[in-house]
Amino acid sequence: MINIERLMSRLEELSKIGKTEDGGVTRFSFTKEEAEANALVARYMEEAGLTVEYDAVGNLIGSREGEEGLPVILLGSHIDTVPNGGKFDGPVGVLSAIEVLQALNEEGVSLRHPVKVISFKDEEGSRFGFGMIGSRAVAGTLAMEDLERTDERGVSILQAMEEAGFPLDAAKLQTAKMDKVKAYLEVHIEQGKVLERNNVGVGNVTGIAGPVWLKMKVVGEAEHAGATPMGQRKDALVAASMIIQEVEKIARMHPPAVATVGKIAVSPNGVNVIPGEVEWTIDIRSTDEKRRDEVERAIVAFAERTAEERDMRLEISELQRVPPVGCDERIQTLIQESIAEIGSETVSLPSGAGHDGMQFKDRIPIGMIFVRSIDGISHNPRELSLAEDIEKGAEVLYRTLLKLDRE
Ligand code: HGY
Ligand code: MN
Ligand code: MN
Ligand code: MN
Repeated sequence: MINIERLMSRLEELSKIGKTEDGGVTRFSFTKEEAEANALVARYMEEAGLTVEYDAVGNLIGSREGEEGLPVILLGSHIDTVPNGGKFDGPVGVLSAIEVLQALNEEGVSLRHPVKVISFKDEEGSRFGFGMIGSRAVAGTLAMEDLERTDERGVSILQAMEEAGFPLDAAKLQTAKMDKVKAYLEVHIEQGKVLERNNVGVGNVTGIAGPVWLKMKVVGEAEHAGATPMGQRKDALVAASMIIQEVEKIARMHPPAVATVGKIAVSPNGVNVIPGEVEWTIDIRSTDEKRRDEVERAIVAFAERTAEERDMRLEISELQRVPPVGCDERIQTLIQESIAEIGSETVSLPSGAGHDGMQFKDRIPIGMIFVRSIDGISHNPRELSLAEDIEKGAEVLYRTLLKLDRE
């Protein structure tokens, strides 16, 4: 039986680590907050009777034995966050997976397959602008050069890993790759409004939209705000704002694609100085890759035209490009059966948000279970999912795992 009181008290306890003054959570990878949070989750894994270890890149893994030679069933999610994020995005999945295995142990239920719960390193990409480091390593797609990316203080991922106690070289990186995996299952909050609109607490995920993250910089001329006539300026912020408005217009014309400018930096950023340089990020997504790439091309073309017309330099770099991924049909069926068994109407929906499972595309079949988000709010301290829905999510995970184990 799922012990929802235990799950929710663990969620509360974990949310205190990296808590912000307005009740949100900021917990970036390879920081002391995250190390503290990992130690707490490792304790929960031990209480659940799991064997606990860290892999070469710092993924926290709790393992449960199975029959020799059978492939592993992976469960997981993440505990790192966006800046001032909510306390449910990630931890609901990690703690539900631990709760399911603890319930199985308490009931003396043995499974044929070995099972591992993974708290993946740096799913969000908040600190280095490059996400899903842990799941890429497990998929075997993380390259040493990916770790040269730096945070805003110029610290590279590799250095941060070293400082956090995970010194890495190419040979060690290989040890994080998992070969014999039967499936990956993740419970996650929906972060949208579909389940709420359908008045259900849980849902089956059909696929995950793939994000492209670009960084754009436009270079004009920093000059005196008072002494420079309007006709003689190269104002980088005016050019950037024209491009950013067009980002929204183009995305609106290409549903279901979405595009967001989430970060922007102006320099020299003075009241009386015409902005010389502006740098910003663009996050473009769709479950339809062709559509997404069409939006990207249209945005880049407009940016190039704008820079040229205003005789400015435009620099574009790609931070990450992850293809959309479909969830495995068979696993979706098992999830839908499990949802029906707990007496809930089955709603299936795509995920606009990215998740670790997408790193396993064409390698490991994946399934995802969504838990209702109240008002669809996420990446915000007001993020909220109710205990009764989290309990349903854990219950569906429990049942789906048992079904999968018999396949
Ligand atoms: O960006 C995302 O979609 C996820 O929250 N990492
Ligand atoms: Mn997130
Ligand atoms: Mn997440
Ligand atoms: Mn078009």
